[in-house]
Amino acid sequence: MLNIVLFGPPGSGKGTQSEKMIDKYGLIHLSTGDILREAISERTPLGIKAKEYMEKGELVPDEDVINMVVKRLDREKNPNGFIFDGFPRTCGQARFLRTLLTERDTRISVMIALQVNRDELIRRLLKRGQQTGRSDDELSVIMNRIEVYERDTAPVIDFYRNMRKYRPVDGLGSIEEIFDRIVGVIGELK
Ligand code: B4P
Repeated sequence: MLNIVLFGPPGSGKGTQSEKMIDKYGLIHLSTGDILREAISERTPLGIKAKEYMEKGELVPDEDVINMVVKRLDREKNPNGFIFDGFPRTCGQARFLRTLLTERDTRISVMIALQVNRDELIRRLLKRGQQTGRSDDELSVIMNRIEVYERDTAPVIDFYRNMRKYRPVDGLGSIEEIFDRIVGVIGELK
């Protein structure tokens, strides 16, 4: 099984590249951001709770995210593998994912970490905010999301670096150029 953690700060292109990767590799896309937004639009108890965190640019508590991921994984019977997009976002989530996959006799193949500078992140997210009206793409919330990323999420890199699974990928350039870099990294996996 090919299990990929697609990692990066908000606006680095995780959602964008995931779409292309599912087509090429036949993997299941597990985006915690998408699942949470769906819960918000359906006004489920999880959605009502998550909305408060997401509107401020804070992370939804680990316990809620973890329960949601277990349910999603268990829905798939014979998957080729998963793209974990926006998950794990804390070291607690990373440890949990390792246990969960070990119990299912599999593991993470690689962490692909998109590298994008702060100015470009802000530019992309502001643009998306204007185009879609997404409430967390507003400047003060974007700034908090980047701060939360640096404080709580960036340390997850070391978790995968220690297991020799960390692969940084330049996230600047056209969507196709970045995708080609990702395909190159996946092609080198043994
Ligand atoms: P996410 O939905 O994961 O949002 P994100 O980090 O902002 O990334 P996203 O996928 O949307 O953006 P992308 O980089 O693709 O999370 C939203 C919120 O949900 C979090 O803030 C948190 O509150 C909560 N949450 C989610 N997962 C959680 C977890 N595990 N634990 C706790 N809380 C969690 O792209 C951004 C924009 O850039 C797009 O408009 C795209 O068109 C553009 N773009 C992409 N590639 C480009 C390129 N090469 N050039 C120019 N523009 C590009």
